[in-house]
Amino acid sequence: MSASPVILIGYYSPRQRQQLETRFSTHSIDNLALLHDLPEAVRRTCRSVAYHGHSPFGLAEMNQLPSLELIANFGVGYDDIDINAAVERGIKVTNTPNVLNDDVADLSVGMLLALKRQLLAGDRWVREGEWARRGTFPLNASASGLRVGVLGMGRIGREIADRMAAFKSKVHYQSRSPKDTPSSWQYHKTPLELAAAVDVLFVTVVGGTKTHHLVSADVLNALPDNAVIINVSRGSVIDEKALIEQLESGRLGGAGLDVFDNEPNVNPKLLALNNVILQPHQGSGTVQTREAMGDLQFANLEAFNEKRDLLTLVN
Ligand code: 8YV
Repeated sequence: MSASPVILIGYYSPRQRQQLETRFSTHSIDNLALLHDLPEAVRRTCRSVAYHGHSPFGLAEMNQLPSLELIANFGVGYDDIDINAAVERGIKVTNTPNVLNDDVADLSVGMLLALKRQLLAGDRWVREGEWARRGTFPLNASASGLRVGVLGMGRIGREIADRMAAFKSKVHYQSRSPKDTPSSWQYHKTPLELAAAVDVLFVTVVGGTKTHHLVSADVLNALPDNAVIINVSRGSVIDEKALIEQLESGRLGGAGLDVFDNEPNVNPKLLALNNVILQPHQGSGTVQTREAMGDLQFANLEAFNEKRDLLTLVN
């Protein structure tokens, strides 16, 4: 067992917790604001933390851990961690990429299908007896053969595009540079150009200051009437106020949102809309994937402890 304590911040499944506790001397807190509750000797000597995200991890928090050398993040997105501050302090940061690609892509496509085929309303139609009372469910819209845009053709974007290609879509994408894709997929230089070319926009770019409001009011305006937007990235990437206005007016056809500004406190205006499907930031939320993410986080902590190369270093 490693001598230096490892602080576990946030939720870990019983299996993950057992794995960590067997290997390291651990101390658990629910969130970063509780760091000061830990014994001073733990804070002073802790060299690595297992972090679960969802609140800012900045220089102030890092400075409460003067010996800190590794933040092993549970999640591919690490926008909660101030990477500049980590670099300044010489702290390494790891994340959990790839293992969640399929689940996030599945949820993305699932939200599109739910919106186009009105799955939630259809379920209510059956349950509430409308089918027997009123008969045929109102016709909805096809999810096949659409012009589909992927904003951020990274690993998750690629999984979404591959799935949508099987739905006979014409795939368009935007990222910093063209990617190695099937030749029929069309690259666009800007989000604005991409938006103008598609019926559905999947947002899969990384979160953080560089992509804040990348999907601006102008980009939303560039989408054709009745277009649908699906966001599995971060709430901060879309100008949520502008999105709500366009959903309220019916200018946009709908939105599938797994991430929000100020989550888990979702803007009540979104809750009042019936052209949206809202999910509780659960893109990676399957037993299988969350365990795989925990294993990768654990593998990074072990590698650090054994002075081996970190598996998924981000800085
Ligand atoms: C969350 C995610 O981190 O991996 C990401 O970037 O957004 C999610 O998987 C998850 O809630 C774990 O904290």
